[in-house]
Amino acid sequence: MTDTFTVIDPATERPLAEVALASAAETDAAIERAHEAFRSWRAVAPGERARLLRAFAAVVDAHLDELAWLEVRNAGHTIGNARWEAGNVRDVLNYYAATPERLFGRQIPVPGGIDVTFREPLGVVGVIVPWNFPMPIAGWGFAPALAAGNTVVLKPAELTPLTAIRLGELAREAGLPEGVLTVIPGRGPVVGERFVTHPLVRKVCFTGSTAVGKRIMAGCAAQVKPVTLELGGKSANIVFADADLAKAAATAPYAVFDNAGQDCCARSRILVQSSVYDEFLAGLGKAVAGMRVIDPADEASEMGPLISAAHREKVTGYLAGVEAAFTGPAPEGPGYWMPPTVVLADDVTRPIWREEVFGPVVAVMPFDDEDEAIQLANDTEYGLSGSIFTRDLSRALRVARGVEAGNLSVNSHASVRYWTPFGGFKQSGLGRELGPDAPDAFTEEKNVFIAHG
Ligand code: TXE
Repeated sequence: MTDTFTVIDPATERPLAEVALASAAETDAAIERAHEAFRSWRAVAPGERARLLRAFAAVVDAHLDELAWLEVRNAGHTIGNARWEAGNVRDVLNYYAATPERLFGRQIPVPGGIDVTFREPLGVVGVIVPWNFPMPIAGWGFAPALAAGNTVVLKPAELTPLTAIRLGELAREAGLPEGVLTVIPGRGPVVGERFVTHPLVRKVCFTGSTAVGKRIMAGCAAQVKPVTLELGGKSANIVFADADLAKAAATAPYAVFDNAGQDCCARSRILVQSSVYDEFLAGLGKAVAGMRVIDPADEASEMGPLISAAHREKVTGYLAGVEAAFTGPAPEGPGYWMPPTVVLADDVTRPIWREEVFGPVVAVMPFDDEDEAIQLANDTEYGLSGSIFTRDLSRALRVARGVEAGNLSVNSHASVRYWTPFGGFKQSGLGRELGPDAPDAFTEEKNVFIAHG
């Protein structure tokens, strides 16, 4: 009997679709087809591969609204965010469409002959996607991988498969040959595990929880299979007394409550210099009270629901025995709603300060000086993102160099720009996605020496 999963609209709790989940045998068959497709895909002329990726981007663009609305329904993303996410897939495809014609090797001076290197594609790449940003994370995996001449099998999260399934169809519509990008909805321990154990999958790109990431890395180690991991975070938003406080307070909610806090880059800890602590809190309180936590289909919506009842339970569990300083609004339901919640942290040993809550909860703590700010920011096993608000550029750079995280922003909360590398320090991950070097991570460098004779 086919295993299925009922996909729910988290804003209404109404069922949206019944999705068939692949078995291990079906996954193996898809991997073998992708391996077959690799033989011809790698041989497609670079200009033609570039053209196909641009055609894919154009088809995504033509279906931008459809994809965005699908995500509003499936993931509860606000329509504004969902349009950005679909646009990000298009932009990333266009950006890496330049790769096939620029995948340069090197000529290295050596005695006795000529030495050249080639960037060879790996083969089948397995991409495992979580439910928090189903479209962009899929694109960050498949676009550079396909551009470098690999084929891709992609597993969306059980909760949010709809946009990935549609992207797979659009790839075919754009002319990508069968087997070049295969979307396989399925369970992590079934489909995801096969990506790890199947010898024809030559690399795994995983975004998700640190616990599963460690398991995947161990499985890949058994086969010396390369792996990219993009895991959890507990990022700090550091506000110095000399900052534009009005801007810092007005933007702090966006930095953590965007996507209802279900964001690996969420600035879920705010560190505020003691001398402006009260003034900042007053501004933050005002900003949180004014948030529009409403139906994500409403163009004015700034925050939607959480992804599922089980996830909301997990998030609210972190608040047991913790008093909220203030909360923002939230609809009554139906839907997995939760108000944006601000907690004043006084103890660095509490789970609310240490663990990734992955919901609309932020903990605020004062600090006295630069050294203490850096020490508190680094007092976590994670190291993904962070923000630094100050008008002093030297301080901004000193602190940015001191914080152990992969993506820092000064007077801004932006973490993701497809032109720049993205990834984590410590237990936030391994390897980098996006940026100019991402395609290289989907190649092996081959060296060929030709003797002069
Ligand atoms: O993640 P999982 P979950 C964090 C966040 C969240 C927690 C749990 O704190 O509350 O993780 O979320 C697939 N082999 N992040 O349970 O299980 C799974 O099917 C191979 C942070 O949803 O890690 C899905 O496609 N694959 C994060 C993907 O892994 C397996 C984003 C992620 O699911 C597998 C999501 C297995 N054994 C959660 N088990 C971020 N970095 O943004 C599961 N999967």
